[in-house]
Amino acid sequence: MKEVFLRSEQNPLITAADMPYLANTVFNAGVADLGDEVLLLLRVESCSGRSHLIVARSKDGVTDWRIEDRALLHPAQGSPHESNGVEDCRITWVEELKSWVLAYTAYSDQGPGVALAKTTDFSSVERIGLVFPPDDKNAALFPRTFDGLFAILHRPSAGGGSIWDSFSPDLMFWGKSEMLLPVRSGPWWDGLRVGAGLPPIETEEGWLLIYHGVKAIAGRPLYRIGAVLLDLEEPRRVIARARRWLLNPQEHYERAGDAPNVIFTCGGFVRSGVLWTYYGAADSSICLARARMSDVLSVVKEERV
Ligand code: BMA
Repeated sequence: MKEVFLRSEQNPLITAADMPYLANTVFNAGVADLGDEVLLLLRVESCSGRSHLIVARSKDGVTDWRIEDRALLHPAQGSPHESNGVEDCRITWVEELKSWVLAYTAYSDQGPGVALAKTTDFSSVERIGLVFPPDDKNAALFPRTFDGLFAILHRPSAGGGSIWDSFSPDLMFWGKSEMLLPVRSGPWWDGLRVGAGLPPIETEEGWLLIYHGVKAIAGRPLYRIGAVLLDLEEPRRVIARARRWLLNPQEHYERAGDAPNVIFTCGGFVRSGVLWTYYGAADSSICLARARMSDVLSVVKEERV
């Protein structure tokens, strides 16, 4: 059977060898479609083991990446919540703020928490601060408000490995938290943990959420990508959930690396009905896979909840 996603023939698009300085790995990039170019906010793990976030740009989103040599967000910038690094950024354009909002993992000795920041130009950022204390990660902001409240997805580790949502009037103070997407059970591909991937994408049929699911095989995690549809006006209501995964580690660059058998996405966009999904492969490189939105939506709707 044909898969929904087609991998780029240029994969892996970016590896540590492409960095303008010595780095251990580059993976799990945030993505912004700037129209005339694609911007990635690369997670770079330095040889110290800590991660920082750095901008890369490409005209066609595939080749000729221009990678900056100064990090946009770096643990050395002095935020106490980021002393062990900044990781896995999801980028959302919020029209109401005329800004890009960055939701990322702020890692300190207390563990990983969720932090937010804002930018308009990706050359300077304004930190909003730590909004969910450790342990919590995989945060992705919706691009618009619901009854005047911002909505965010996140994954508190005490929440059973499931995706939760929370609401805020100002991006700083969050509440009305509820569990939104539970893990499935036993042998399911998303039976151990789930987490938001791309920030939710608005479609006529609902919010499309591409998420990662984890299954443990012989004690080792296997990360894949799947999808759900959320109600347009009541986004915590799941209206459909694909039974099967949509992207599974199978290429050598997904099977081998610092974390084998990992496909982990933090961003993408839709252009001309095609969903571009960038992902970290084996925590070691950045790759791209594309799918028709109509194909993704028909798989998701295989099983109405
Ligand atoms: C998760 C996150 C990701 C990473 C994945 C696989 O918990 O930390 O950054 O890609 O594990 O190692």
